[in-house]
Amino acid sequence: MTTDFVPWPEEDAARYRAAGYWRGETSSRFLERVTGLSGERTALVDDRVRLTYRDLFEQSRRVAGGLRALGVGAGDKVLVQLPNRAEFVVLWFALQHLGAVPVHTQPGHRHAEMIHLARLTEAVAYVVPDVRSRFDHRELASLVRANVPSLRHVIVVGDPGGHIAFEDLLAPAPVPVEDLARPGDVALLLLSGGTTGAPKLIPRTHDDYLCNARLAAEACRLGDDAVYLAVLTIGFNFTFGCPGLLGVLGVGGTVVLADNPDPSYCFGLLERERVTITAINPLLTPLWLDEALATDADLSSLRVLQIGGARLPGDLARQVAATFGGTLQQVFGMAEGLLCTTGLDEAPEVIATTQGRPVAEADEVRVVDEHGAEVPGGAVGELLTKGPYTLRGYYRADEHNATAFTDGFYRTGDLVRRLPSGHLVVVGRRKEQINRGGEKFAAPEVEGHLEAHPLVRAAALLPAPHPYLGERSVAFIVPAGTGAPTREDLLTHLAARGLAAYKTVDEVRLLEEMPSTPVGKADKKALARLLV
Ligand code: J2J
Repeated sequence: MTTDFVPWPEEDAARYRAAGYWRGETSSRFLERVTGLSGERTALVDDRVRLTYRDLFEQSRRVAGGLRALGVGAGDKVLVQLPNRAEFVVLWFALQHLGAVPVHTQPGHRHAEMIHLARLTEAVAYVVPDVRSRFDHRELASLVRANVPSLRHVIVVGDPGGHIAFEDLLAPAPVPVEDLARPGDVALLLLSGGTTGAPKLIPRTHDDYLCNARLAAEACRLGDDAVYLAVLTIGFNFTFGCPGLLGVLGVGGTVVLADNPDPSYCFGLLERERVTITAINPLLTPLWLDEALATDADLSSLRVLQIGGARLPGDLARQVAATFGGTLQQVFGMAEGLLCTTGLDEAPEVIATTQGRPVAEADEVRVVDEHGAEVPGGAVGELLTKGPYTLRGYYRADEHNATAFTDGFYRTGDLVRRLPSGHLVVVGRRKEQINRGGEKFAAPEVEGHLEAHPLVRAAALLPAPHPYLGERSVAFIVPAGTGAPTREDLLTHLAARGLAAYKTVDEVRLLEEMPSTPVGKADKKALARLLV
């Protein structure tokens, strides 16, 4: 039996409770409480609807009734693959009322990822849109269900096409709030950026995740006049809880869900809704900058522009600060927990050149060398961390957990410098991950699929510098026979294997032989030297 959730040691948990980090509230009670405070205020806006807190509370309890009638109950896992629409949030809280656990997947995931996640979690239901960007999610869901016996229900927002329609879940009467989960239970499963073969999931508890959202809201000084524009996908930790949706609902503000990150569409929403805070990644930043210079839209309501997810070059940061009226906030976060932000009053150069400081005093940070010894101040080392909202173990991943943690500290795989002020500067990474402007994936996962191609004997995927993506991916390929695969061959192959399209190969380089380490793995240090 593998471990679903590795709890914090009781000693640490007691400390986090005593210091007020963990407040003993579930997400269901959280929504009830904020509805009590802000009932008639607008909680949620998307392209079709505007919901008050009371609407959201009622609808989520009615959908909970519909889900209960399907047999969904406490502890059940439900795969959620919805775009930035109100239904995501209604469903999320409906699951919370039942003590069930949403699994946040990526909109781009295809059958390779979805079958894996469904099997790993033994999910009972899968919730999808009908058709997005000409892709029929209902067919994907049918395929996943046919492969995963636990998956009993497919629920569709839009035309159900033979599955269950989301709107039919709206039971006539809302279910009462009943405490079917405890504050220390897992409230949601987030997706990890990945470093190994198969995607990993991160269990976040009610106590820890609500703490995370509250601290992030404080770092952004949010009040009940906050209007947050959700640009990045809503299931992403940044958008959902840093402060994102939960941080804004916690203060009685309004969340506006953007259906896509296109800047001209988003600036229209920004102007119309008088948005005060939003969050983007470095991949979008140049597009947003160009549009900000060209647009007639009034962007003057914006107070905080958060940018995070990948390294933001200093020059780009300075341009952002000069172009947008509000304050730039660099955000260095991870679905695993630790959240660092620059302060709103900090000197412009600190904001342009650092990734900020941890949001909780109780966040413990170590910067260590290859042997685990702390490096002198200002030197580069791997960031290790533990704290009140950082995981102690991945979901059902005992083997991986044995090496991903040391002494309770999570090994982030990020290489950082810590300045005397405590600010962190992210300078690189030790983990085998590709980060294309904030969209990340595990190199070994894609290598495994590449090596299944008949023309590939060995494959190794490495990041190479790219001016605005930060990184692009280069596949070193040793061909299996006389013919060599082209990039197009490999992309067609990856798509046919059911891999999300963002896990891509930007360039192929052919090798006669794979340089290898003494233990027979591809020698990525030697390959990296070929890239410079
Ligand atoms: C360099 N690398 C960064 C940054 C993340 C807020 C913001 C981002 C994420 C996120 C998040 C970086 N500069 N500013 O969850 O709440 C890289 C690091 C990190 C990994 C985590 C949030 N911000 N990174 O990106 O789980 O390598 O979370 O370990 O997707 O992204 O990725 P993810």
